Amino acid sequence: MTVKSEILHILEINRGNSISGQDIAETLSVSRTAIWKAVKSLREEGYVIDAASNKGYSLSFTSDVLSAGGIRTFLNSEYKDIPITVYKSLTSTNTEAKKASMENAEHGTVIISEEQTKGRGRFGRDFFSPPQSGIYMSIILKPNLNITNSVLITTAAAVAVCLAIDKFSDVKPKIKWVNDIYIGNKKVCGILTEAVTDFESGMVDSIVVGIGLNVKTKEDEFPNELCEIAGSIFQPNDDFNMRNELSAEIINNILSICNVLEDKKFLKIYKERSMIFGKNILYKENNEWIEVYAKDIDEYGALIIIQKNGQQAVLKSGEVSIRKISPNN
Ligand code: BT5
Repeated sequence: MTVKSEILHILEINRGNSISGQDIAETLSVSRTAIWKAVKSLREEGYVIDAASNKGYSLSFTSDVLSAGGIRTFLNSEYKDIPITVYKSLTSTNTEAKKASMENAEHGTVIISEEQTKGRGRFGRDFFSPPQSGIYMSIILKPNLNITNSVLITTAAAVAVCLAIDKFSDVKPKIKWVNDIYIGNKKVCGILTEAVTDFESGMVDSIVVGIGLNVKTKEDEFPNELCEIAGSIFQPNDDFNMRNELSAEIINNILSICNVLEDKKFLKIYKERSMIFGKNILYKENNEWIEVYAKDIDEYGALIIIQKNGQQAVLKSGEVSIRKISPNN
């Protein structure tokens, strides 16, 4: 750890409380000038650090800058050393993570960006990723999985995100199979899971799970086409400034669930959180929306539906909609 990230760690865990420069200097065995320089540099990065004479430095409750040090502070001890890189801007964290994965990045590597200029959804769609208000994060996983089970990673990630949100808010997010998280009728999070295959063996080498979360994006910030669709976990009045802690909680949850993915216990939570089971929904097949009954998911995360003719079918991937559901739901 650098002096700067150690100071950040001390300030983060004491957020709102002043710690004297002298105390920090003694704890880290560095000069007070080194402390002063590091604080100056952190301020230049955007951290709001108050300084009061005779009291010392304190990280303001209004400070909300994503950083590797800030996230690491809140990781479970077994994940404290995972590689984390935070960018100010990237085209897409999934693209960057896939690149890193091909260069042998280790299991648990995290790539985060304050904004994405070409955030991606499924089927080549865009994911709107403005700065300072969301979390756009990709985690590289190298679990021992065959490709069938890799679908489970998306469901596991959805559960991980819901549980992380629960820790900070009582909004009770719901999951729309397979990769969307909703609060009320607004989508607040999308997940894009991509497999990276080994060029020579053709086997899945790693899985990149990309999570895009509208944490406090203001309603009027969304482009017109998303106004009716997209929402945020927190509203401006909530004054939420803990994106590092929320990111860490998501990482903790995903890595923990992935360690025991095969026991599939998280599927129980997935089912409880589902907003479609037991309802008529629309499923897109060959560019046409078809009404079906959403029954359940199977042990691989595939959707079990009942078709109009009464026959059961299992959908491994695809698109479902709850927006145009028939009124008798
Ligand atoms: C998703 O796709 O929702 C997956 C989104 C994954 C984004 C993350 S961010 C980190 C990582 N890096 C990336 O480049 N991607 C991942 P899909 O189910 O196809 O939904 C896409 C649709 O969601 C769009 O067509 C819009 O209708 C809507 N949408 C776009 N931006 C949104 C936003 N910020 N919030 C809510 N809905 C959005």
